[in-house]
Amino acid sequence: MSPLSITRTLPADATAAALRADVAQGLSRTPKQLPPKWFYDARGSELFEEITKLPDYYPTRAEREILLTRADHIAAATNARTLIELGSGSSDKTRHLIGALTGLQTYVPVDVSESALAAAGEALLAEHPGLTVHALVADFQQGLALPDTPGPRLLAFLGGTLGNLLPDERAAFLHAVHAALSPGDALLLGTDLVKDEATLVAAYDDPQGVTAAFNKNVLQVINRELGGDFDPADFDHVALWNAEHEWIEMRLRARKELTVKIPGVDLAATFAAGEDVRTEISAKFREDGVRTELAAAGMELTNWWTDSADRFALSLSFR
Ligand code: AVJ
Repeated sequence: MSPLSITRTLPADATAAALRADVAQGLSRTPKQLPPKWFYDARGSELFEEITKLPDYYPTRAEREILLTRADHIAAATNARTLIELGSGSSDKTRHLIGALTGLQTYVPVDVSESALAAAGEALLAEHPGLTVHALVADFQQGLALPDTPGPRLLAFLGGTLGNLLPDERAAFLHAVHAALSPGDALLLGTDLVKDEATLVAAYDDPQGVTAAFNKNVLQVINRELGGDFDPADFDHVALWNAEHEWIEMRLRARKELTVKIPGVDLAATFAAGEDVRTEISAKFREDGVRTELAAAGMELTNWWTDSADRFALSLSFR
């Protein structure tokens, strides 16, 4: 087998069907909502990469700092022969980990974006010619069908993407992680931390407008895939802190009353002036909460590391 393989765990039409279901349901209900995974077509993945370089978007830099300082500890504690990374994107931060994991044989990046997987897989193989890269185009919320690779395994879920899931979805996801792992396997989890509102909101509402473009990209995805006639200029980007749930919400707010036709789902979605579509939640965490959620899924948290400014945490837990 070639050292780089890309497997779709879902047929392409399953992805299309999932998009149709999410759009049909999400734009018919009140309040309207769309799941954040549809941001990430090729353009959306590019825009997210740009976000990670913005001065106000600290999570990526904070997490990289932790990974750089703790990679050797993580390697020694896990002895991983397989590294699985969910939502791998450009696999940029993972480089440090891969470099530190001396016994690593197989890297399994999992992402909904095939374009990101192909580019990242090739770049990594150029640096680590001995590595087997088994990329999976998959939606980790649809269950974790992982390839049978050598243990111990380390499952990395970085970037704070856990925060995109609602609390009950998080619980289901962590149970699926537990079920997919074997005793002695580990989970490396990145979680953004609760902090002052101004810092949080600025991270999701940059003056450069990159996050606004990223948010509106979901409308272009619907236009392209489902023949919609959204005009992104009809919507404002909104980022707000929900203090009750301790999460950031991104929304798209209709600037006027309008009707959008989406032939692919046979829908005419009407918006009142000022009506919102919630496009993302990004929950922020505390150590106790993470420990408790992991324990409820049968995972024991053994390490909790934060960056020097205490903005972001990386935790290691074992099955
Ligand atoms: C990639 C999901 C971690 O929630 O911070 C960035 C996505 N959304 N800016 C996050 C995102 C708006 C990001 N995650």
